[in-house]
Amino acid sequence: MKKILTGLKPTGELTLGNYIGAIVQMKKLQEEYDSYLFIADMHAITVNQDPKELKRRIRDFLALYIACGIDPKKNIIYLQSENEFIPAISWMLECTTYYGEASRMIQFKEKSKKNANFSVGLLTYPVLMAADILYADIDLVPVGIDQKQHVELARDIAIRFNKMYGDTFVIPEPLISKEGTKIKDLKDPTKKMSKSEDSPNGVIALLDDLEAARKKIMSATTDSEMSIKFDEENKPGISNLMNIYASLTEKSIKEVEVEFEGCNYGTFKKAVADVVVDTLSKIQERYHQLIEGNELDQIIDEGIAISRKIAKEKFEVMKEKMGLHR
Ligand code: ATP
Ligand code: LTN
Repeated sequence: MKKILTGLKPTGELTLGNYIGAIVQMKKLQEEYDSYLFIADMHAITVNQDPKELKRRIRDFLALYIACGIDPKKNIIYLQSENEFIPAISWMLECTTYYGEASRMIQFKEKSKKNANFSVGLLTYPVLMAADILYADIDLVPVGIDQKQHVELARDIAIRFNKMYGDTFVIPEPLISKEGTKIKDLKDPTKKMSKSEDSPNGVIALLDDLEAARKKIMSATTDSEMSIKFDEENKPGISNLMNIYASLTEKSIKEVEVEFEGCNYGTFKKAVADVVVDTLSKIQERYHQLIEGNELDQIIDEGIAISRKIAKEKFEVMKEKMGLHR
């Protein structure tokens, strides 16, 4: 079975947009591949983080992904910083990466422009990402388009290392996921629903209070017509609610149009609010079990044990090939 790996940076709060646009896709992939999923906390610290807040978010992210249906039986789930072989491997890969290559990365160029005192970690960020991928002989890396260049760099590093020291790494490929449904801000449906956006009534977080989430749907911006018709250009608000409803009920847009033919917006919004609240309440129930019990730690302990074992083996092979020996 082919291996896939996903790294998630623990920044912001997970939203309904993340769930419908990304997590639902991940749940499909776990059925077809040998899957690795980890929280990229070492990548998060390339920019300033509040330690207390980071610690809380790491645990929340782990619990939330599992609560959303990322199955620990089908995924090796772990925390990047608990595998000490990964930064060691990253260092060895840094020594086979050109400064020119790393400094040409678009993310580095953009982020280093924003802050004059950027860290060296921002430059070596993609090499750490290469270590995340290469240690485990990953075939496919599902990423958004913004991370494609980083996976391509991991490929280049792997090919170069194999040439210099003999066959060591599987050459990974990016898997650019088919754009999932883009969910829009409920107050301004021309914008993406985004966790970093300051739009308290336009964004539904997965851990929102259920009644508050219901109110956000009921007060979502719509047009002055009366028909439940999908038309993203002229009726972005209603179309967004239709996307949410269709995704969560696994119906097609056509089926949704038929189901609500002749209904007013109030009736339709109530139906959308019901499925959103139902989805959130199931996620939150499982989240609370995980965050309050010790099952979460057991899952992560098992995941990190496997990850460390594999990484240690690769580290030893790399040292041998590079001549790092007494
Ligand atoms: P930010 O606000 O910092 O840009 P974000 O909420 O857009 O964050 P990311 O961390 O950039 O989230 O993305 C995580 C994943 O969730 C990506 O695969 C992205 O495509 C998906 N995603 C995020 N927001 C939405 C949305 N509104 N609709 C669909 N998918 C989304
Ligand atoms: N850089 C990625 C997170 C990430 C990652 C990885 C993704 C770190 N290591 C390895 C895929 C494979 C991001 O910002 N989303």
